[in-house]
Amino acid sequence: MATSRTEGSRKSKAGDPVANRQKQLEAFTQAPENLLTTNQGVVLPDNHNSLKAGIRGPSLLEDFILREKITHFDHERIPERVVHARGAAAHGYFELTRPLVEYTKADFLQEVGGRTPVFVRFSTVVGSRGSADTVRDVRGFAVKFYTREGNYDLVGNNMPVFFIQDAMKFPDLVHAIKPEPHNDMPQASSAHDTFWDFISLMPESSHMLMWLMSDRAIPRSYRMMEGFGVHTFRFVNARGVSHFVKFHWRPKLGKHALAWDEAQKIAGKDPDFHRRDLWEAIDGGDFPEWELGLQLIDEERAAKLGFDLLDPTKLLPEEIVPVLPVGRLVLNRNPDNFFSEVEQVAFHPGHVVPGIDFSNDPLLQGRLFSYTDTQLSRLGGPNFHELPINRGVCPMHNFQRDGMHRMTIPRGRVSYEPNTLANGSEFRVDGGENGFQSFAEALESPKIRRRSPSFDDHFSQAALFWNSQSPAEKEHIIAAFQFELSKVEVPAIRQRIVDNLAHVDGRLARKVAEPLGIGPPDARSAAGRAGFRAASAKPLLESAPSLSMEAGGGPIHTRKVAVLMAAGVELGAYKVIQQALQDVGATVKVVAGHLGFIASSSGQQVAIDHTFQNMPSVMFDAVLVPGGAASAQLMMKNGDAVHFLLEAFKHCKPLCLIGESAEILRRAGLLPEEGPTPAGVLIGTNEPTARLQLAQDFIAAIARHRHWMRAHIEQVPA
Ligand code: HDE
Repeated sequence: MATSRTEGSRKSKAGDPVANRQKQLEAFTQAPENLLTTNQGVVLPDNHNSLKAGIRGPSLLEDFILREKITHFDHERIPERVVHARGAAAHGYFELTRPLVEYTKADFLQEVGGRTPVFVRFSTVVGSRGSADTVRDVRGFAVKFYTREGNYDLVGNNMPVFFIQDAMKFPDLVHAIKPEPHNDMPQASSAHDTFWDFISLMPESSHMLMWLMSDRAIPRSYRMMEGFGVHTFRFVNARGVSHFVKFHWRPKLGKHALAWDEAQKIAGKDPDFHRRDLWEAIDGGDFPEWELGLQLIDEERAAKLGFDLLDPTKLLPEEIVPVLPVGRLVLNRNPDNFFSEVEQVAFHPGHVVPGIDFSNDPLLQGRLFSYTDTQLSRLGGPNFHELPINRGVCPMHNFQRDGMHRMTIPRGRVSYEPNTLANGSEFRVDGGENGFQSFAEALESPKIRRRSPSFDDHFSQAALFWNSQSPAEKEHIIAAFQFELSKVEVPAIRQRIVDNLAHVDGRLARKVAEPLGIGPPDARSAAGRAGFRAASAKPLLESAPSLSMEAGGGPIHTRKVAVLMAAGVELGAYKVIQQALQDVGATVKVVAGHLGFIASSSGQQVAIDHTFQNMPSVMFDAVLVPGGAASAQLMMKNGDAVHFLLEAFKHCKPLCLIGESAEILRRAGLLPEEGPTPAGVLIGTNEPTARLQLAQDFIAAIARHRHWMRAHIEQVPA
């Protein structure tokens, strides 16, 4: 009786357990996010405690819930990409703006206005997954087009050429540039002996080295860098006529770089700088955009160019073959899950669609094998095409079967062709015209393991790049070589590099050699070395303006402006400039010694966004310092405020100083008593009639991005 009384009372308190359970199951089905289950769908009773023999006893092996959770966790990491391990990506679309019917039959390149979904991954090459974004490196620019004819991947970089001419040298290049094998250092950097040792013996790298030592290797943002297909590809039209094609992505925001000192500091202050920049822009509705441009050239004309288009250490100057704008790429959606999408996306230059084909570039040919091979080990088997991010948007049907992690369930008994059992009549694939047809290039040559003599010129395009740079860009290249080589411990390696550089430009080689404690560059010694095919063809052009970034400019949309202030600040001119900046889409943030509010000279309360310590100057593109004697005095006594301004000065950022705040720079000896102010430094007053003009001048200075030729920057300690 006692038992039934207890049961009875329990039932009346908690209701009918069977009905309760039904209710619970229904609730779970309708809103599974309110509960947690095992991977088999069994609802967890508790996600904090393991099963124990007694409340203070040992854990039980029987606890399948604990074991499943920990086992899954143990296997959370997959091998990182052997190169391009660190990346960020976004979804978007490609829209055609010019039909390409006469050049290619690719369906997504036929109809103007047609939109193709894309997933784009940007990356650094050398660093591990957790390395910093702003290191000196090449950036990957990989685009997956989900077309109606299958996925097309354009797996490019932000530089139009590459280090090596033949895939055979890729493992050597990557081994040389990655951290050294004995001590696994340095991380994400080419500034060490093994890289320069290898490079000094590979003069074919000369052209790419110039790009790597230039500001292209330290972009301000993924949104502000160009992309290139690098190799020469083929377009083939419906009549089977082929053209060579080179791909260019051109950022709408212009192409811009960081200063090297700034890039290194950002690596510590915000290692996610580029990743965050991309994420925040898309999140805030500022969708990054690129124009797709093509260089199209028929094979006959290509043969007369004076260099070999199949050589990936050469670019096709757009001054010779102009770039035809044909479409736009817009990124408008961040991934939902980094691992599922950005980590698991599998690009492959061999993913082409009918109408797009390969050239015989020996580097490209090697890539065609490599990418599937690497995905097999990285993604754990041959079924990675079934992962949501890699699935096409068109139907897929073949008889490949089984394998690790098969996700779909093929039906029926037939997994071979030809057959009659699938549909009761004969099924046979007969190679019809609709399938992918490789361009029927005529080939009849002996097998040979040699480099074409047409690849022998290693210096003329390196010289073309050098000659096309502005004076400031040249200084940056010299400084980058000096920095990298100063980290090289073996003097003979430094010497070999400058000897090689003498074949690019005598002044460049001499300047680089100056602080390195080695002898002057000796071109003859380089030319005397084994493997050095010194032939340098006559340059095609004296210089190619399209290769310089400085001429760039561009809208200041999404550029970040810091406003430094302290109590007693005068708000008049600041308000006008702030409004003007916001009207053109720039972000304006107030930075001060503390969070909260600051009282202006007229007693107004100004909300502070950041402190000098938590948001350093390297996070901004420009600095505005409003006037007000009290504010300027306070800032002059605050080392963090002074450092903020001086650092921005050193990094050649546009500065606008109003009224008394100019004194901060003057005291540092950076503003001459008379004569012109340093480039990109605007000194304004609080005079109401001058405010609008000052705002316009500041916007124009920001549009130029950096004022690299600024005087006195060497006076500011780094
Ligand atoms: Fe790659 N490259 N690569 N590469 N590459 C990879 O594939 C390889 C080359 C590029 O965001 C790997 O999935 C070889 C040139 C990008 O996921 C690997 C050779 C260019 C990405 C591989 C090259 C690229 C990769 C590593 C010389 C510019 C990142 C993980 C024959 C046109 C894609 C992976 C992403 C990734 C091999 C040279 C671009 C190992 C063998 C030239 C943007 O398969």
